[in-house]
Amino acid sequence: MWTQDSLQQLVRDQLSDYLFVVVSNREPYIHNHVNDKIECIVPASGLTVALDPVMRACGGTWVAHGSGTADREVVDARNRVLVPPDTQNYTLRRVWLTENEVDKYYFGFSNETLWPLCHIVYQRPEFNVDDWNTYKYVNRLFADAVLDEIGGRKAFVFIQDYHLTLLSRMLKAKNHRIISAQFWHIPWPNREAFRICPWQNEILYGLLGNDLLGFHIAYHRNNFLDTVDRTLECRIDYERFSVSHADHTTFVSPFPISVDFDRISENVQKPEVEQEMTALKKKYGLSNEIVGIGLDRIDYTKGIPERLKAVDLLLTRYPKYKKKLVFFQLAEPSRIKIKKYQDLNDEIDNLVEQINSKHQTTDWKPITYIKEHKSPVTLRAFNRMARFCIVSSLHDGMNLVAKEFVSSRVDETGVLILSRFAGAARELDEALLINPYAVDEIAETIYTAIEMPVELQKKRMLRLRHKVCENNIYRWAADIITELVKIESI
Ligand code: GDG
Repeated sequence: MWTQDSLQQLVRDQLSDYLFVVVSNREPYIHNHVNDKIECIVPASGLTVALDPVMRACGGTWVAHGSGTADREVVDARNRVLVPPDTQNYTLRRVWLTENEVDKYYFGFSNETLWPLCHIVYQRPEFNVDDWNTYKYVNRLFADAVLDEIGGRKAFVFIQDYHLTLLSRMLKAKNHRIISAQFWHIPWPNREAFRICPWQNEILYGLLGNDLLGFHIAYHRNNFLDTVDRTLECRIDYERFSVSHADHTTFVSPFPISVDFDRISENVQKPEVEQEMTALKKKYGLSNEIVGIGLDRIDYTKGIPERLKAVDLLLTRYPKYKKKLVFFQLAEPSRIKIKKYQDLNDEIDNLVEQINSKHQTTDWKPITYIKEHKSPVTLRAFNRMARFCIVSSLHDGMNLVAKEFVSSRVDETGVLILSRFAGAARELDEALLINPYAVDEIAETIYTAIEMPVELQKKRMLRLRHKVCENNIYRWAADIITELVKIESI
């Protein structure tokens, strides 16, 4: 079983000669001005939630875009601040971007091109040359910051996600003592989908600058190899899953990301979570109602309208649940500058209003929509109060909300309803699996979840907890580091 301590030991034994550097667009802690004070928040991002415990264990430096309104005020002369605020285990080095750069590199190329290109949810990607040029330029800014941190030393650079596809080659061109791994947090689509990208060659060439490339599941790895095979002149070794191209070999493997199971299981039992549960019950007038939850960044890949429609259908088909069921949709607005996200926000607002006005009574409404950033304590309280949690992603790399729900269920009850199209479904097959496009199927599955006897809930939940406990975030990081060390010694 991998723990924070055993991961720390692995890093000490295997990487002691190397500086450990994580690079991502999103920072793990954001400092904002709130009413004349500076507040530090944890963003709603699966990537940072997963990587933070790894950095707590390994130490080192995390390079990321400083996006908070007070970020510049808390850094030193080299744009660094120690985080987490309470334990200060590692250094956060902030990269500054102008509004124009954020618009084109982040909202533009990253989230209007690559995000819809990789998630097959029938949203057309935008291909804008200006965005692409800014994306290249911003990758260079990140490279400069990383190289400055490393200062010519040996370093293991762990690059995150689709915002930084060109980084590894830029780094290695300046410092050959760098070894790099990149983890792709979203799906890799099939080659027909990817080939429409006018810059596919540059992106693939950039990614193949890494020594190791990780995906959540073997299916995404295979899609990537197939894409490379049909696009570049290269040699693919299907025994070792490696690609040799332009005198460099990249190993490509699946590493299913996870959560800090032990920490979540421990935290949900703290008195502040109990107090929050009591406060929430009072605030929303709950006594014995059946509580369901959905918890997401507001994103068109997460299938939020589909699950709301399923709650509507359930109540129409089974009116016995009226006044008995309350579904909480907890949602954090995200990428709101992009039109498709604005439209989705409007669609969800309207749906909630329509469904509530169709079913509500004087003292009850079926859906409580909480559209704001919530503290980890509030999220834990909801995870504990829920009889069922719906994850209905139309396409998702992994989905940590599902694993957090399982980790929170220290009472071993509760039912997870999980989309077949989320990477998590490959592991968590004791969940009730759904096709999120089939509203009828979601509604019937909610019925099954509500009616499931406690013994059966426990049987399934125990198995789920066992899996998440064993395949935790420390194992994910340890597997990547072990693989990298093996590659280095080849
Ligand atoms: C990408 C991939 C992959 C949500 N609202 C609040 C809040 N959250 C937290 C959740 C969870 C995280 O945000 C969301 O993680 P997901 O994994 O569901 O999704 P993405 O952000 O799309 O992440 C995904 C992940 O990367 C990791 O590789 O699993 O497939 O798309 O931890 O709890 N956190 C706080 N307040 C909120 O209001 N504090």
